[in-house]
Amino acid sequence: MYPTWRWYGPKDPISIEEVSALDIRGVVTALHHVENGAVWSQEEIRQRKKELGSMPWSVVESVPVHEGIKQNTDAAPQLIENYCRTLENLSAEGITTVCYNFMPVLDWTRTRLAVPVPGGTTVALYGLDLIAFDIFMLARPHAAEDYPAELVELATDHYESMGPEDRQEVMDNMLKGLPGSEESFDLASFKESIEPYLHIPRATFKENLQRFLEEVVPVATKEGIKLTIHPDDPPWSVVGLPRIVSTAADLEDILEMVDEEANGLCLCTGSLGSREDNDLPAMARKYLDRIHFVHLRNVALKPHASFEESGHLQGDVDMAAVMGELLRAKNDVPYRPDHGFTLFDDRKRRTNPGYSLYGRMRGLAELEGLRRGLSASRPA
Ligand code: DNO
Repeated sequence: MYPTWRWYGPKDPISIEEVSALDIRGVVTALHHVENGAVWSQEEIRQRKKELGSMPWSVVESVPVHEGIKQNTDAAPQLIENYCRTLENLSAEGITTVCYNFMPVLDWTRTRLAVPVPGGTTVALYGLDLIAFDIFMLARPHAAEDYPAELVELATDHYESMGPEDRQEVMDNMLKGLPGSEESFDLASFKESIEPYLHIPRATFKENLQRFLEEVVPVATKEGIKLTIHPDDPPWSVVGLPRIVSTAADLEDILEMVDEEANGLCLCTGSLGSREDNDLPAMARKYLDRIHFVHLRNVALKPHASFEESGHLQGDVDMAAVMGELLRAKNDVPYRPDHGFTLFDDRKRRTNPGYSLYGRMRGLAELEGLRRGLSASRPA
């Protein structure tokens, strides 16, 4: 396993000179400016490689999967074809690990972005905020039926206690899209975007993923590319949207859909770790041969399906146990410190939520210390 760092490209407030001063072996980046669904040309890929200077482009995070593929619309075959062309172009440029997700409409979701915690500001998700958003702000029909009565009651009290600024903050965080998300919405366009999914049963949504994998995995195999699906974040249904990459059973199903090495996983310890019933060391052990990319992050679980992001070596995920398992992998797998506190000058430079410089560097240093310590103490 070796360390990498996510860089959002020339618009990232952290410069590539700063990134190149870090103790990493490669960069994780994507062509965020290319329209979702379009083929990434070799010229554009080469241009990004140039921008990375002497550092290798270790992982693409992400080649986004268009909503047309997720919904299996008439446009899906062409969109899948474009996806395959992008994989071929990446492979021609020597880039062979590709991350993607299959979350409908929303990518990672947080209701609060700067809740003060000891050690720095951090991001958080509050179950009650989310339920209040769903029932009262989005006013999704029958939303209340999706939650236990006790939570609806608590979320109602919570919503009534929120001032206008507080409500706006939750609304903005839900709709505007966090870094890496491909889209940003207002309330009307959000309602429109989620609508088709409210009629797609979970089983059909899974079939849509399977259809996509059946087409792209053979191309990936031929091109020497390893695909890595990123888990749902948070790993449960949000505002009624189907989510199918949340549990060990989901991962098992996905790996079986096309049982090839190229059909792999991105083990994101923070995303999966937000569910108490996900045993991360056991998942790392079980799927070791199919984990081609790792996000290391930690969370502190709170009542009411809530969590806060915590320091990389704090929180509810046993990072040493997860890493101990991952270090048994026969392949050299890239990992990146996922998210980080906002420390020192991070506040001044307005870094992307979760993607600070100093906070993430702290995470990188801690994780590298752990990795090197564990590696050194492993029997030969
Ligand atoms: C959040 C990220 C996600 C991730 C995508 C992968 O911090 O981990 O946005 O990049 O879900 O497709």
